Amino acid sequence: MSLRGDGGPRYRNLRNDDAPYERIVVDRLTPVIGAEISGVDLAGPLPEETMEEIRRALAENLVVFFRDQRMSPAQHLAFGRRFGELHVHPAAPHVAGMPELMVIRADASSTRANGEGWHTDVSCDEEPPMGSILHIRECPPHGGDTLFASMYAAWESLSDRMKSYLAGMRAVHDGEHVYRGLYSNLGVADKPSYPRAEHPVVRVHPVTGRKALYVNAGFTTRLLGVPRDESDAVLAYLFRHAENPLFQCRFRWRADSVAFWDNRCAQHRAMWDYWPHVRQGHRVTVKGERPVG
Ligand SMILES: O=C(O)CCC(=O)C(=O)O
Ligand SMILES: [Fe+2]
Repeated sequence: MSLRGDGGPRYRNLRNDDAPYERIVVDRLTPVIGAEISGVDLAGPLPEETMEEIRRALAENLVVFFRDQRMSPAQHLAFGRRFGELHVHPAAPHVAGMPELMVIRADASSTRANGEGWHTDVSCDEEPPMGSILHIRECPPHGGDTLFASMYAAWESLSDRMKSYLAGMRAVHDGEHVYRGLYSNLGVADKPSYPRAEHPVVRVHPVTGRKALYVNAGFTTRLLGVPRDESDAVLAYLFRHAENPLFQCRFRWRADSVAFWDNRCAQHRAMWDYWPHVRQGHRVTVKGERPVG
């Protein structure tokens, strides 16, 4: 994209969802994506009215953040279950005896950190998770932010010609090259195979009805129905387009912050800029549905 342009804004955010909240306070990070929710204790028994407002805030903002949440693993799992059945990760380590509680940790001896490239979680599943709830318990002194990007904005700001080219197209999302050997240094044995699925390139969000670009650099390997060289070139363009900072927010963690993102319409990317410091927490992941174009 050129720095100089006179065609008006590259992305026009046309949403209109400023109705008040009664139970929670919602403070947006940007007009496009991200909001901090306050006035709620996720460890406590939350009334259905509050849950409805959290669901609405997630639908409107794609990712929501909470501060100062002293949740136990059991309370974290219970909060996740209010949104649906929980997902068990096909490869990543979990807390002993709690397969639905994924461990997120990087320290001085780590050879990698989770989520260091743009992706949506486990999009190689036939039914990829709808959302992920990350509770960071220990933070480095600085750094370790997570970036989130709206795939509604990414879709909406494509040209009409590109939208009609992609309409109805499907793509392969593969877990094999992502997960094989990934956790071997943590003593996790490889599975005989990892998930692989075909999904529409643009999907309709089941709650909001909005269209979202649904390819990501982590898992999407191939556009179907076009030659390999064309697929590589178009995917490279879409991955670069999806990284436009216009579609993003960036969250600065503190100990006991929680982020809850919707994998159906947002991508994310974690920064490992804090080595050799420790950053660690737990993730609970909520099952989703088969993507529909
Ligand atoms: O550590 C983070 O901030 C996010 C890592 C990640 O990609 C994930 O938990 O899905
Ligand atoms: Fe992730």
